[in-house]
Amino acid sequence: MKSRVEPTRLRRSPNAEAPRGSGRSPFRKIRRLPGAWRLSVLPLLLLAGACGGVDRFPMTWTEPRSDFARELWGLQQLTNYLGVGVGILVFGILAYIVVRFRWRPGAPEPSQVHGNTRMELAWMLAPALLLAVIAVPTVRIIFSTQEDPPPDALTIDVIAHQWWWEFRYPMAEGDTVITANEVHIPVGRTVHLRLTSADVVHNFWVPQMGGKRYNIPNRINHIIFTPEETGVYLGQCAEFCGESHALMKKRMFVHTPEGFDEWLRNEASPAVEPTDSALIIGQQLTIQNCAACHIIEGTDAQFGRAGPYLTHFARRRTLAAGILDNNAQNLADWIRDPQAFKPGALMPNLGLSEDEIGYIVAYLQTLY
Ligand code: HEC
Ligand SMILES: [Cu+2]
Repeated sequence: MKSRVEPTRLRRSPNAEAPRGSGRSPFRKIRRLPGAWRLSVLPLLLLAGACGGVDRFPMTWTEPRSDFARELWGLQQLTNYLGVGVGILVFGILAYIVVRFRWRPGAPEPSQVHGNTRMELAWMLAPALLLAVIAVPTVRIIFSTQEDPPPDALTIDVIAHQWWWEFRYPMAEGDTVITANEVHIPVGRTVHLRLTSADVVHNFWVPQMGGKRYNIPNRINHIIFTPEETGVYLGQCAEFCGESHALMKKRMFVHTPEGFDEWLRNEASPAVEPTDSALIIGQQLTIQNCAACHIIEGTDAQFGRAGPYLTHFARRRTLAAGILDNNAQNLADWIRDPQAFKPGALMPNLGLSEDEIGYIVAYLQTLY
């Protein structure tokens, strides 16, 4: 060996880069613990982190808000409790054996149990039994989450794109209400999501509403759940899908039934017609520059399918798949240079002048 590293010496040597007073950090005590004890701190820290609640960790699944999510969390808790029970039992027996049969001067050698058939059988059968106990609810939940939706379920087609979400609500008259990145549903009514993808494999996941499931091109997967509490729930694409995968977020708005009806009725109407002359210029500029990719119902922007529908864009709380607040400043910044916010974003920088951007932003902000 060319260079020998001496861990203890290295650790003790004065570190030029360490900030002054770093010896007083709360971790100092931990650092002083012997190795084995130091390791035991890690799970405790993780545990403390896990108790943060939904305010600190909005992507938590430990606070379920739908029947689906509740079933999953229940199953997780069962396995947690069983695991902790097994841990206490095994480490308890281990501690007892270590103390009881420790070496003492003159003590006889303990009896050797190697190859004891009864013991071997016991520690094979006990885990098998535990696994069977976990398997029963697991299989039941797998089947219960694959059941057909009830006839009055709200069906929504979820089409994943690099790197945004399209939501389509099939309506009674053969119409479709289409929106993006923010999906709205009513509390207490079963929702049936039909998942697919326009390009690569993505994965739909709103943890408080249930487990993740794949969006696969040319295939339809289903998620069926009933939301139990109104609110806004955060979601995220859960399958690596290219450069901006981590910026492919979504929000799920769970409304009261009346709130949802109001939202849907508004979404089904065509875009607000501009009256002001500046807004009319904004609308024309938008149609000229953006209609290749964006549809705005009720205008001449009717054919572009590469980007999100903008018909009621001003109602969205966020833009670019949940990564920016929807306000004039962010909207202008986004149009000026989408890739600055989302590496690889499939919306080009159109090289518009500041004036043009100003008109377009003003128009988009009227699209309630
Ligand atoms: C070549 C296609 C294309 C053109 C042209 C285009 N966009 Fe986009 N646009 C997209 C795509 C794709 C996205 C989704 C980007 C993402 O979130 O990853 C997008 C996203 C957006 C969003 C965010 C929508 C949301 O709900 O998150 C807005 C707003 C927007 N575009 C406005 C415009 C405007 C205004 C123009 C014209 C000046 C324009 N776009 C031109 C493709 C295009
Ligand atoms: Cu994705």
